[in-house]
Amino acid sequence: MGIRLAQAQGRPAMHDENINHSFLDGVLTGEHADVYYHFGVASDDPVLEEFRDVRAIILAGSGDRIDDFARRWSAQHDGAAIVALPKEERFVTRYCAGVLFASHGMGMPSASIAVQELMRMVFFLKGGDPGAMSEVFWARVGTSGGVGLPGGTVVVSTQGVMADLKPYRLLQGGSGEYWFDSTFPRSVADAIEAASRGSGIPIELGRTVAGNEFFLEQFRLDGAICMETPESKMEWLEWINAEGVRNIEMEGAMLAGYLNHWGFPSFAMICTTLLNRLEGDQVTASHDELDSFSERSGDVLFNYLTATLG
Ligand code: R2B
Ligand code: URA
Repeated sequence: MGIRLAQAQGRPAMHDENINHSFLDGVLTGEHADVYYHFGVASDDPVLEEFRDVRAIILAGSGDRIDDFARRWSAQHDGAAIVALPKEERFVTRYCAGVLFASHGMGMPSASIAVQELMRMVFFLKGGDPGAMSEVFWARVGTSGGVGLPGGTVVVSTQGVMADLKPYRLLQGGSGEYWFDSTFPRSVADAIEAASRGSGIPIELGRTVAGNEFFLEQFRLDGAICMETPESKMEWLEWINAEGVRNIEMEGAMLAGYLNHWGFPSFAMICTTLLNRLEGDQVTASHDELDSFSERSGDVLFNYLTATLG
């Protein structure tokens, strides 16, 4: 389906002008293959034929989590086959019953590689068709530090911002900055919350800071290097709290920025909090508590996937 048909049906079209057609169109015509180097696969590898019907891309930091998600999705779909890409030294990938699960590592430099290669893969898998691409749902499921929220709260992000509360941006070859719209679609966040209503899981919607560093850009006092005082740390935390930030993690602003750039209409970030940053810096929850906190964000994701994909 082309852009005009998608628009006529009231469905948002992709931002075609932001898609790198000069490189990607040749992949569709067969002029050249696209090598998704960090996933260890290229567009001419027959294994990708099995991914053509992908309807959702689920991202998480760790490979173990990806493996667990794929097994859970398979169990929910009569033991549907799980296809794994063989290279796992950078990212772990599983495909099962219309969902591609992939890890992205920690931080925006790592996660941006996964997201850009997966966007290119979606372009290839959907034959560059904007209507088909716009139907793919994306989500990152992860952990975070809560702002004014106790450990174990699930935050569904409404906007990703950097530590200065401005949108995602990158240096542009030394001459300036590239800015991205790093808001998450509100209707998707609301639908995610609705799908888990009554589950007993505490869920909050709010803004999320993506720090480029776990210690310095999250204003911690417990790093090997510390640039803050107790006062400057609390001033920052109280400021972001007053500005509607509910949690702090390390990938969301980039994720929303890149997906908005291409115009994907449907994506989300679901992160459990491990601690309340207004009360401390160290993650002191026990192994069992951390497991149960993480399970909640997985449950919220699966409630939504089940409601929307079946
Ligand atoms: C949350 O947790 C990780 C750091 O511990 C990072 O990937 C993130 O966003
Ligand atoms: N992940 C983060 O990035 N920050 C935290 O405080 C906890 C998890």
